[in-house]
Amino acid sequence: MSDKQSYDATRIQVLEGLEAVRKRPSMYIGNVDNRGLHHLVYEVVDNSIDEALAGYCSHINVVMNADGSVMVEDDGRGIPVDTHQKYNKSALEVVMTILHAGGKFDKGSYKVSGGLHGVGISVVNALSEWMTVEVKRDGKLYYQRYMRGVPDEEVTVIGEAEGTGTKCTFRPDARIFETTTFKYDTLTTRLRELAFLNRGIKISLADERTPDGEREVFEYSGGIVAFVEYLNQNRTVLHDKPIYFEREKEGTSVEIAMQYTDSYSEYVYSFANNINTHEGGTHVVGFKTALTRVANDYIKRNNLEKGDVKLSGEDIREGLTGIISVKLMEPQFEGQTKTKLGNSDVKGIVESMVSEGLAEFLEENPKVANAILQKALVAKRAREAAKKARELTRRKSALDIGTLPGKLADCSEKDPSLCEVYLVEGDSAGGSAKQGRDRKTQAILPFRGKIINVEKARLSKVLKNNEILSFITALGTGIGEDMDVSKARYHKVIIMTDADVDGAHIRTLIMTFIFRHMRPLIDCGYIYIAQPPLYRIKKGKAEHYLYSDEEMKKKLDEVGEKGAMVQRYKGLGEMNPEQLWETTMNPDTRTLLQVTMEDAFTADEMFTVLMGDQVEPRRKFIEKHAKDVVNLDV
Ligand code: 0RA
Repeated sequence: MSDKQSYDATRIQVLEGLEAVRKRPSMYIGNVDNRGLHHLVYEVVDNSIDEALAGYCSHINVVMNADGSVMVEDDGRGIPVDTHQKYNKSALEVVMTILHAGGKFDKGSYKVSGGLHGVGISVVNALSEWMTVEVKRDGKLYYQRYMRGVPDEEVTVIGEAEGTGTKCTFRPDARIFETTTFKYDTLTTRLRELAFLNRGIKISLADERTPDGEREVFEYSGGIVAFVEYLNQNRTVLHDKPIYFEREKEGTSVEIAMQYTDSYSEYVYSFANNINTHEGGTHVVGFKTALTRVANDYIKRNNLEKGDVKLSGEDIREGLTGIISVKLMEPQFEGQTKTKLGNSDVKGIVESMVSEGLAEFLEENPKVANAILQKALVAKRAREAAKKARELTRRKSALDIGTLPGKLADCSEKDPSLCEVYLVEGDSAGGSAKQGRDRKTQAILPFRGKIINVEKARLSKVLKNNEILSFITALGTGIGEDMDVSKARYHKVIIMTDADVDGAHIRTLIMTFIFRHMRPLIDCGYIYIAQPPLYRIKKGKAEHYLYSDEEMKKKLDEVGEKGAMVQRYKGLGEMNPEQLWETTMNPDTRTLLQVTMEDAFTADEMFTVLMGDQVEPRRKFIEKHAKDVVNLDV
C-alpha cells in the first residue's frame, strides 16, 4: 500500500469512527442531557489526572469561557506529536480523532477506564462543534483545530514553548446536546472530589462567563482524610482526627479514611480509579467484613458488654463517615450501572489492611474505642427495638387492606404504575383534594402539621410517629433494610404542600425521611413535587393561574390591570376542589417536579445542614441556596 492509499484508508476509518460517536453518543457518554454534557469535561480532565497519577503533572486548570467553551490545561508531558507508525500522521492527531487510541501508548500506570469515563478524548472532539489542542513539548508549541471532530489542517508548530503540557478547549455541539450550558456547581463538586481522591494535585476552576464569576482552587495535602473532614464539617465528631490506612500490593493501592460522628446515619463512599462505585463491590465488602469483626473482637476482649453480644455491620457503621479509595491496573466494573467493583483479590487486601490497622488503632486509643463501641451497642439496642416496631407495621399491612391508614382515600385502580398518591398538607386541603381528584388513579393521604425530623431521631422513635407510619403503610414497600420497592402501591408519590416557607419546611422533612429510609423511591423516579399556583387573576369571564411572581406581572401587562382581580393564594386550603384539580392535580395541565439525585454528596450535605442541629452552617447554606431551597430539586 502506498503512503497515499494508507492515509486515505485511515481518513475513512476516522470519519466512520466519529460518525458512530455522533450517531449514538449515548453509547459513549451516557445520555446527551446535562449529565452527558458535563462528562465531556470529566473525560478531558481524567486524561490529565492519569498523567498526574503517572507522576508527570501537578496542576490542572479548568476555565469556563464566555463563548460557552471549556478549557482544560495541564502541566504533564504533553500528548506525543511524533509520527504514529500505523496511521502515518502525528500521534496528537491520532489521539484526538481515533476512537480508543488515547491510552494505548503508555501501559503500566492506572488508567481511569470503566463503563463511564476513559472513552477517550476523541469522543469529546467528535461531540464538539469545535475543539482546539495545544501541546508544549521539546521547546515548541504545537496546535491543531477540529470541527465536529474533523481536523482543519495538519498539526502545526505555532511558536516556542517553555516546559511541557497539554491544553484542550472545546465547545459542545448544540446539535447533539439537549443543553450546552455548563454548571459551575456541578464542575466544582467533581473537581473537588478529584482533588480529594488524588492527594496533592492542584485543580483550579474559574467561571469566566461573567465579569464577577466564581473561581476556586482545590488542593488537599491530606487527600481522603481531608475529604472525610470536609464531609463531617457540619457534624459533631467522636474523635478529632479521621483514622487513615494505606497499603499497596502488587500494583493495587488501597486507602481508607474514617471518622465517627454522633449521627444516626452511615456515610461510606467508595471509589475505584476515581470512579464512584455506587453499587459497592469487593473493596467495600472487605472493609465492612473487617470492621464488624474487629469491633466484635474488641467488645469481647475488653468485656464491654455482658454475655455473648454480636454487633451487626449496621450497628458499627452508624455515625460512620468513610472514604474507601482503591486504584488498580485493570478494574472490572460490574452491576446494573457498571459501578460495582468486581476484582476479587481486592477484598482480601482491604480486609487484612483494615483488620490489622483498626485493631491496632483501637488498642492504642482506648478512649476513642470506648466512645465508638458504646455508640454501636446503643445502635444495636435501638435496631432491635426498631425491628419490633417495623414488624408491627408489616404485620398490620400484610393482614388486610382494612388496615390501610384511616386517613387515606385510596384510588380504585390496582395497577401501581397507573396509581399516584398525593401527600397533602393539612386536613382542609386534604378534603379539597379528595373531592377534586380522579378517584380511579389518584389517592390522597392528608397529614397534619410538622412531621418528625428524622435527622435528629433514631429509627425506633421515628417509627412511633403517626404521620410517618401512615405513609409507610400506604406505600406498602416497607423501609430500610427490608424495603422492597417492587411492592410500591403507587409509582408517583406527589408531595403537595403550601407554597410558603412552612410548606417548604414540611416538604423538606418528608424528603429527608424518604432520602434516609426509602431512597429507592428516589432512585426509581417515583417522588414528585406538586406545583400549586401562587396567584389567580380574574378579569371578566377569563381566569388565569400563575405560578411565579414574574408570570403574574407578565400576565397583568397582557390583560391590563384595570378591572382585574388578583388573588394571592396563601395556602392550598384556599382553593376549592375544582380549582385544585384544574391547577395542580389534572395530569393534562399540571406541572410536577421530579426529585432526582444527581449527586449523593450534595443531597447528604443539604439534609445534614438543613435538618441537623448546627445553626450557623444552616444559615449560610440557606443564604447560598435560597432559590434551590424553595424548589428543593435535590
Ligand atoms: C499518551 C502518551 C503520553 C502522554 C499522553 C498521552 C497525555 C495525554 C493527555 C491528555 C491530556 N493531557 C495529557 N497529557 C499526556 C506519554 C508521552 C511521553 O512518553 O512523553
